[in-house]
Amino acid sequence: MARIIVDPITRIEGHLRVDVEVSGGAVTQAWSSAQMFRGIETIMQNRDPRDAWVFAQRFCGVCTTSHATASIRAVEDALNLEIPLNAQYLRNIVIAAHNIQDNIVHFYHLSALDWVDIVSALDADPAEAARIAQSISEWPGNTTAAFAAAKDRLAAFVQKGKLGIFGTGYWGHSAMRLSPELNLIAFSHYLLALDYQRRASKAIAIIGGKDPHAQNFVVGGVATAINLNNPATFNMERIAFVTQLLTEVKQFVDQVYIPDLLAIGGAYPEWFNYGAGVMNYLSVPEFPLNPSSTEFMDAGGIITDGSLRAIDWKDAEFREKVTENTDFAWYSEDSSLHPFEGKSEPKYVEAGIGGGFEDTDKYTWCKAPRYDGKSFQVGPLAQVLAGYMNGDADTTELVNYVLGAAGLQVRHLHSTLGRHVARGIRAAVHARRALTLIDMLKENLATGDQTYANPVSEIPSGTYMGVGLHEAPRGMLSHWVVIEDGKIKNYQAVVPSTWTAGPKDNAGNPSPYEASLVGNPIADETKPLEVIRTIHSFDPCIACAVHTIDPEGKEIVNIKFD
Ligand code: NFE
Ligand code: MG
Repeated sequence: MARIIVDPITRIEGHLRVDVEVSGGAVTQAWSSAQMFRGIETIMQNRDPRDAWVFAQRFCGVCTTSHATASIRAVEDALNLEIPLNAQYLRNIVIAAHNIQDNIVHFYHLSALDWVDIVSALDADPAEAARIAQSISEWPGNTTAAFAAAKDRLAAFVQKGKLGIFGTGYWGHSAMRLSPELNLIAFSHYLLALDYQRRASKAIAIIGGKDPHAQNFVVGGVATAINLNNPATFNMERIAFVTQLLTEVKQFVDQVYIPDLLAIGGAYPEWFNYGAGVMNYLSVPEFPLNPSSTEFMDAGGIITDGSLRAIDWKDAEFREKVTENTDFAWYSEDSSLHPFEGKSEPKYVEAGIGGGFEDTDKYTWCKAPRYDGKSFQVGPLAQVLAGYMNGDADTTELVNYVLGAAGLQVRHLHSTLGRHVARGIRAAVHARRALTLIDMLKENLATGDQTYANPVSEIPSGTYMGVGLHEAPRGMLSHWVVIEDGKIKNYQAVVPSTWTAGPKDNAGNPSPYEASLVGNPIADETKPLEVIRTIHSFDPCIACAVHTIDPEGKEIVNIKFD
């Protein structure tokens, strides 16, 4: 039996270490460890809840708008506020654009290189690459000239003798299987994707003032001044610009991202059978369409044992049954606390015998969130499954299209590649949502309504508790706030990557990363590419998961055997 330690897992946000035990060429046990602590939740205490979003947005440099959104929603929930329609629409457009931007970056820049062998693209014939690409997509940029230019660029890069950010890839690994031409197509689109994720980001910046860390959040609405006759505010010209950008991004998702997903996934069919792990799924309603946030574009829901329970933002059972367990996390108490009572007092202990984690001690800064005592997957797959089970039109059409083209069934979505497919589908759904929301915004503005906030001038005395729910790119995010006499008494964020990257709980149930690794093949124990494939399929964000900073760790990869 070999123990493999991958520390850090690269091409993610934050610092993650994964230990696996390998026997007979497959993973038999896994430990997921978040390697940093920061404690922003602690510095929220005693602040004005209207300011909380500014701090919360700094949990992460990736899903920034997500934490701002969940934070203002938590305070709005506590104070029972109504949100003007224009504000709901503008927030929703930002949410959709952010999800698309994040999904594109995850697929091309953070995870594609687990499946794409960049170096092999140097052997590709650009004309053949163009023929293949044109056979699977209408995208006008798939020309011989474009692929020849990408190949020249790669060759020039390699000739310098420095592979830069591609330097430590597992090039030539026996588990890499794409033809040189498909590798060239993927590399060329890797570069193209940089431009298209920027366009989505630009749409956010137009509405939000900047991105990352947009500035237009305010409890009670948005701080995006609307006056259709004023060139200095949000007006028809800005709406046209956002529409143009998101139309371009939609075309990229439909004609580049989805076909690439199918072409790459098609070369690795067995990865639709590995990596299911935890098959309980949690997602929440998103894209509220009325001031009281009771009608939504995405319904979400709780899936256990294959059946779906619909929830709304006020669902009493959901609010009661979320806990975070710390028996295996570096916090002082071994407890399962509801987020309103949550604590984050650090207590670090070294890894166990031989420097590897054991099941007898704490091994991560990540808590183990549970719903009704059970482990759940959150993320694009949870939302796609809920949308499909709810009969949502866009989701159903895209799921049927992608599964049909790939020759797969819904059950194949419960897998490592299934999570990638679901993320691509979500990007395509979000692109459609964004354009519909822009039309809804224009229609509402045409009625003469230019209201964009019901700001809170004073917080009443007394105790108020609120939950802010949101579907972030990595899944269901919840912020839990307790307000007492106008100040924050307790603040807890229960974050998508915490649900997935967490440790075992007090009942011994593993969290999704750990469960999904068991049974994964390992072709070469010195290059555990398959571990990275499954972990990347979740799109880890460890800064979010622990709300934390970097200690000293300089090690790049640490592989140990006994
Ligand atoms: Ni830091 Fe995040 C998202 C949130 S956590 S990236 O999406 O919330 O995984
Ligand atoms: Mg937390």
